[in-house]
Amino acid sequence: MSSETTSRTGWMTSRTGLVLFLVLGLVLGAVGARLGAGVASGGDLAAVANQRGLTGEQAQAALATFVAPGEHDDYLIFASGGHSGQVHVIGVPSMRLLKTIPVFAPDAWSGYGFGADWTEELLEEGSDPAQNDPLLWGDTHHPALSETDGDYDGRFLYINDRANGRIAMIDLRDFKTKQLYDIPNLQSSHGGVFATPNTEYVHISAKTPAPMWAEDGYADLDDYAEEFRSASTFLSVDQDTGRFLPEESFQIELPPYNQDLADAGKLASDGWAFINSYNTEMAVGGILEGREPLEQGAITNDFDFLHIINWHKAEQVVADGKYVELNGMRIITLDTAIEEELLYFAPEPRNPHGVDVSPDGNYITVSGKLDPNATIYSIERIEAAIENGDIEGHDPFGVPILTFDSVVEAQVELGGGPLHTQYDGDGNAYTSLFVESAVAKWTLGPEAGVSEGDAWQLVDKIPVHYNIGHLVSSHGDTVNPQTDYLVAMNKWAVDRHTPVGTLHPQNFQLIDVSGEEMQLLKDMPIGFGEPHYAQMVAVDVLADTVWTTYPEVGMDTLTLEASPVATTYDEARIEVNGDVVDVYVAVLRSHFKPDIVRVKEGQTVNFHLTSIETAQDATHGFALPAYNAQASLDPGETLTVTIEADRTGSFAFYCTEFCSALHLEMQGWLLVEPA
Ligand code: RUQ
Ligand code: CUA
Repeated sequence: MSSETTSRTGWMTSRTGLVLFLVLGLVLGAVGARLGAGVASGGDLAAVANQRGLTGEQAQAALATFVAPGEHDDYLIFASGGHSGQVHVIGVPSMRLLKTIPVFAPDAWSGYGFGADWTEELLEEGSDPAQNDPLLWGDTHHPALSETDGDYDGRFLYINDRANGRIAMIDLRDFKTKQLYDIPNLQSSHGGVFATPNTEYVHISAKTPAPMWAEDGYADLDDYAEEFRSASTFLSVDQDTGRFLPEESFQIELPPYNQDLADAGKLASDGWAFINSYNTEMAVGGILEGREPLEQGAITNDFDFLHIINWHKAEQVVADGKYVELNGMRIITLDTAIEEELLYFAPEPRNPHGVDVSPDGNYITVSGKLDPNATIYSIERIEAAIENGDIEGHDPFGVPILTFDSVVEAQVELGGGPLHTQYDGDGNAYTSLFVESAVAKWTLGPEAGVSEGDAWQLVDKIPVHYNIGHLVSSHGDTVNPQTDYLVAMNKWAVDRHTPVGTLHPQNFQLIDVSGEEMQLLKDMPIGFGEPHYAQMVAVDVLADTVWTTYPEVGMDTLTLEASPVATTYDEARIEVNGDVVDVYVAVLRSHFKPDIVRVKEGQTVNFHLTSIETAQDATHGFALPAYNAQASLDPGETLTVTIEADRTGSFAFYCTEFCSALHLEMQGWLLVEPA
């Protein structure tokens, strides 16, 4: 990607130059209102800016983010949708919402969870087996794009469900969810999602410890230290389909701390994984039981533990059979992990939040949250400390704790409440400051190409609005980050947008980081769920993978293979086998064939629908209101909608997507005759 990268950056620089030129002219008025030649001719920019009351800086920001009608963005952001349970796809720099991908929650537009059998099966199979009803919501937090050689490869997107300890896989060919997986032995998960540099594994760790060894899942909180445990999970990935392979996956048992965020080592630190933690005090709250609230109990220690995991070694330990099986998952016990020297701790200032590995893999940044510093560890120091047995003790479970001073490379004072860090292509790091509502830009060290004299310096700070959580830069957690855009993902919007009632949107802010000083370009209200983390990927990475129609007619949505129930137009038919009626429906502009389906009360009806369309965007819907069914059929797609015909009547089904001039005429009949 490096040649594209160079040209992208070059383009950015020249574009910024153009914008500056335009704005300069606009502000000074020196070149007159009408700008001479080339792409900028034909407008009256100064008059527009004046009329709209824009300052020169605002006009510049507007031009820098404007993507002309019909033009495409440079980047896509895949943002978690929080407790909407979905993923949102947003263009950068225009900050236009392109799509919401349903993942853990139903979505009527795409028919997800509303009729198409594959969607209902997905939601059901992806539910906790102990759950009575299928889970119809999730709390998506941390998306992770699949990677090759440490950079995004545009194949798959993974995202966790914070609430229920689940993870999903979205295929980036059709941008549809293909797998929901309830991870054994994990009750919840937080930010611990990442792909290893070649997507050998997708990692996810527990958020809140649970009594996972207890047969009935129950243990009293008095026995927290003895009974509760966490786990770091390495889910093996099928390279062709992107799906998880549970039988080739493994977990590592961890002490009952709250494992928070995680990141994969890369390049210099390839083979390592890092997880930060809080509540090593093992506080459980209990305000009415005479104990302090968890938030107080969890901050009594000065240090928590950065978890350092040698996953290459763990893989070998599992291959050697040194694991036990728990609920169908191979798990390396804590004792084995210690014995096999694959798990180490390093002290980190109390209750930290982010842990983010630099693009070169040498530095691991942990943010203080309650401490104004970012603490930077180096892999070289960590490996040396392990090699030399340089430990300052053990935690209560026997995990060796490396000596703080020998593994810490630097500390950089950033400001109030540092959380998450992303990187650019020039050796800079950007850290969100929650308490201060700002983004801090600072320099990495020599291993990242920064000279000794310039290393570990706070170089710029920009206020954001308000209470920033995550931030995301282009390819910002890969080996190949760019120096152009950064998006602050703010938790509060307060007064930034026109009031729309008492539940406020969140607020994204696009920031230009291509220059010496950061510049705020644009606000984007996020009125569809609270995003946590995001990934920003160049559109050219996806260009070769994304389909705009299914490549062949009759493709099964879930398997992306030829569907056994697909039909051609000529073969469309109704087959009755006793209580089961199979209807093979060809769907096209602007009718269903067959369009009249007669069944008897009590029969099971399978509508096997095939869109025989091949034209881009010629999507049809299939809505059967009386039976609470709505499916969406993209060109070439085959899916089945199954109903039990237990309600008699004469029902009109229809196409829900406005597909042609005769879209309204695209309807048919389901006649359910009383038995
Ligand atoms: S975590 S605001 Cu849920 Cu990603 Cu840090
Ligand atoms: Cu097909 Cu409307």
